[in-house]
Amino acid sequence: MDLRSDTVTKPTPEMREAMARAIVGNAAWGEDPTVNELERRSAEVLGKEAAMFVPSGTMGNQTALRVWTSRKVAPEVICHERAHIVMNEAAGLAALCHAQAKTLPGKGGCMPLDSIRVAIQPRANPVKPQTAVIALENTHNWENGAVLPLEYMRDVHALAQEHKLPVHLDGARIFNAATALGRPAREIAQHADSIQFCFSKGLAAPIGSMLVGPKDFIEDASKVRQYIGGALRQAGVIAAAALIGLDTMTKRLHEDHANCKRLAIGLKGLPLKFEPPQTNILIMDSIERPAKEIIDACANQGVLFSLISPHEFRAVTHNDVTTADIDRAIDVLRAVLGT
Ligand code: TLP
Repeated sequence: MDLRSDTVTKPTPEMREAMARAIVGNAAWGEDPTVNELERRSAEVLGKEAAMFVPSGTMGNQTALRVWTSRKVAPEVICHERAHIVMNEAAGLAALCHAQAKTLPGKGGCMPLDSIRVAIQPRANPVKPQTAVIALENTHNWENGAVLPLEYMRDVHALAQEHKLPVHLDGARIFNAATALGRPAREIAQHADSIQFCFSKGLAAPIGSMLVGPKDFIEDASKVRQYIGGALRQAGVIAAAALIGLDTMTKRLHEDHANCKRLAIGLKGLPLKFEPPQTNILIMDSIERPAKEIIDACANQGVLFSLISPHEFRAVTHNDVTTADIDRAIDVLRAVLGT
């Protein structure tokens, strides 16, 4: 049982069939009908003008950030200190965007508005960097899969607009956020200028992410995608699976959230510290024991968790994990922790 990540999901039999049947063309020339359909539907679902298919979430984020940062000299990106774009994208901000990150702390992925306000750097001062974009992440992976409240996103967007700055949303799991809020994803998306979301996580498709935003932004993004080698050819075979993800898997994410909650409830009383999960991610602090020791012992019994830091490990629920699996994971952790 693999609780390391929702990126481990295997394509469903329906996806495999759709992949085999997909009508394809040269996507880099805009001639793949399945990719075109996926892009059209993605823009529609998120209420944006245009969309561009990319191979990964990392590429979607970095492409977007590259576009926004290239519009400013000496660019700085304001983001949360545990944002995926700084924690897990191999210094792409430095290497690709020639930008520096201004990271801010904040509970549940929410940088306080006042700290964002203070962090915004105007153009005028020659010795300072210049804020190019404010980046948010919803749900926030390394903050226990927390959901950013809609009002918070609205306030950050309003502040950004006051300073004529764009907001980029790493919405790798935007449909988990939408499910938790009980609102359509476009209500979240309306508070960002560009959004990246993933088909390869809770939506269970094998490959692919989407970048959505204004038409001129997507035109620029397609040039960046080209020069970093992300333009694909007969990508309809993967877009076909992503379409099923968008149509059907977005409607079952509440099951993953319920399983994650069940796991947290089942672990009560154990020497583990954690916040109640809001979505499909549970980050546990192993307090006095090294987390590695715990996850190795669980792995020996066929239950996989991922290591985050010497004292933290993570469980992520997804389409390939059943409620019975969760009960087994609870039993195994109880046995390992000796209660
Ligand atoms: N997250 C992965 C790992 O990279 C940590 C995971 O197992 O959770 N944004 C967010 C919020 C993500 O969680 C991820 C992947 C990405 C972007 C990048 O997506 P990919 O893996 O498609 O490049």
